[in-house]
Amino acid sequence: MAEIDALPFSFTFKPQTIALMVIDMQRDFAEPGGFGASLGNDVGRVTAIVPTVKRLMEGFRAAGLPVIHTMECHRPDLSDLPPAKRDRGNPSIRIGDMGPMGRLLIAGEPGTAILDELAPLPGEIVIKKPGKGAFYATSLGNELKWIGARQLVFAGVTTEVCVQTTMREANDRGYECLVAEDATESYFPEFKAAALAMIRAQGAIVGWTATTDQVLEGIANA
Ligand code: C5J
Repeated sequence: MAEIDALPFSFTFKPQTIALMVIDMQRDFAEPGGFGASLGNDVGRVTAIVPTVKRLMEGFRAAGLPVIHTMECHRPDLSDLPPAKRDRGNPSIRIGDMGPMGRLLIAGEPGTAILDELAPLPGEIVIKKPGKGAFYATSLGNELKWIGARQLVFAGVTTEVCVQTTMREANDRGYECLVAEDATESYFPEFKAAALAMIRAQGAIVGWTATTDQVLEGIANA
């Protein structure tokens, strides 16, 4: 077994069964005029982690390890958007409404795309998800089985919403999960800190945390 120096203790993995999950690094969360901004958030916090997420992705790719991308988005007819989700949050415009980058969080719209710098390579798995968790109403569980993944490293946004929800779903399904602390971000620094603390509390009750450097070192030494 290889290992990553992590909290609350070393994260062990097999080089053949580890994969990177990059959660929702979309224009809608990172650019003015998108969904995140419609909720009144400072999207600059998300753009700040792009170079670190890119470094992590490139490390996995260089080691020949899988990189899986997720995108939060809905069907154009909104049939997969529960009214409870559309109405929540008191946004200036809602999911499905027309914004400066097209319809908010709708599959195929320019604003819903993954940021150019972090674009999936041909052949990489891209999961379109209508929920905050990436297992709900998607093929993610099957995709992970088909590639033989057992340990998942997480990057992306936001730490306490889609990253943490997906980690919890994965943890319940028996995956060992680690979040790269500096490759994830929240619009609220205090929520990020709390989410990371919760994840690694009680002997890694949801998973582990480590820096991008520690993850890349663990992979390089594997
Ligand atoms: C949110 C996400 N925060 N990707 N989505 O609505 O975390």
